[in-house]
Amino acid sequence: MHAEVDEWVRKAFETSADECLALIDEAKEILDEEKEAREGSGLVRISPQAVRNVVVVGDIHGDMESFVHILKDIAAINADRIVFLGDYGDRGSESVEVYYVLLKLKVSDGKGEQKEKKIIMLRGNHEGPPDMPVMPHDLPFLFTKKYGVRGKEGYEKIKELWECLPYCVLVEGRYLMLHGGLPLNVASIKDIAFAHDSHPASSNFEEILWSDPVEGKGDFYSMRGAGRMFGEDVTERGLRAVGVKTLIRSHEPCEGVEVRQGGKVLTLFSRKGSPYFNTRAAYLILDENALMEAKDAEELARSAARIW
Ligand SMILES: [Mn+2]
Repeated sequence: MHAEVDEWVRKAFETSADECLALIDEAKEILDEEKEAREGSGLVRISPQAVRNVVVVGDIHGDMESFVHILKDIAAINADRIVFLGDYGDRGSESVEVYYVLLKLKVSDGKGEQKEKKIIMLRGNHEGPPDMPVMPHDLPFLFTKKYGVRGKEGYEKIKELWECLPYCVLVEGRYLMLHGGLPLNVASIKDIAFAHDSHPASSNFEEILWSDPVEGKGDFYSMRGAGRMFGEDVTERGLRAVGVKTLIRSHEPCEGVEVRQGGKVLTLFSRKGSPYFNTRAAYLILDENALMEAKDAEELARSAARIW
């Protein structure tokens, strides 16, 4: 895999607009098929008995160096699933190139015959629907800078690709993974799995992509201008409704991992460099031990986090 990653990275910087756009088309076709196979749901289920390990990656935000570090680091473990929690572009100057490598990875996975796909790309708020824009949003400018008018076309294609992405992973009985937070009103997993379908009438989808945890109870206005700050009672209710112990999410810069709400929430951040000030980044390896029995965020931060 090392040689393959090196080759993808080299190509990411040198490839033509035609080739880049063709890759986006190819990836979208695969993601479309996967969405159809999920019958339109935004939820990917993982049975903890059926896999040996799951790698989880937080925000990348155009940081190629961190992305390559992770890919090379995990090459040897032969992961059964790699879950990306969203926010691939913006903030980092190599956003278009990160997309290129990520989609190469996805496409190489999609060509395999196995029914369950290894690479799971979730939607973050930077891959949101048109009515929930992010600010600042560098990706369209980086596309145009690199490829001119064709770059504009590439960005339009990327936006269409976002619509096919799932937005939550349930490791049954163990963990819920999504980008931002738990919606305030979750009666069952369906409220999360089909949140996109009820957007914007219901705020569930917005909260999945945008919310942040807060200590204590209740829910509060978010300075982000979208989503909510959700307290421990919201988390407890949501986790109970979907039958898991711990929420694994990203979205907030931190020193790689951060344990919140007494161990119910783990925040994961997988990139370094401007404009954030974190000096460490991390990803998770959920091994047999973490899949056999549900661990809380404290334990995952201690035993499953790979920090650099
Ligand atoms: Mn985010």
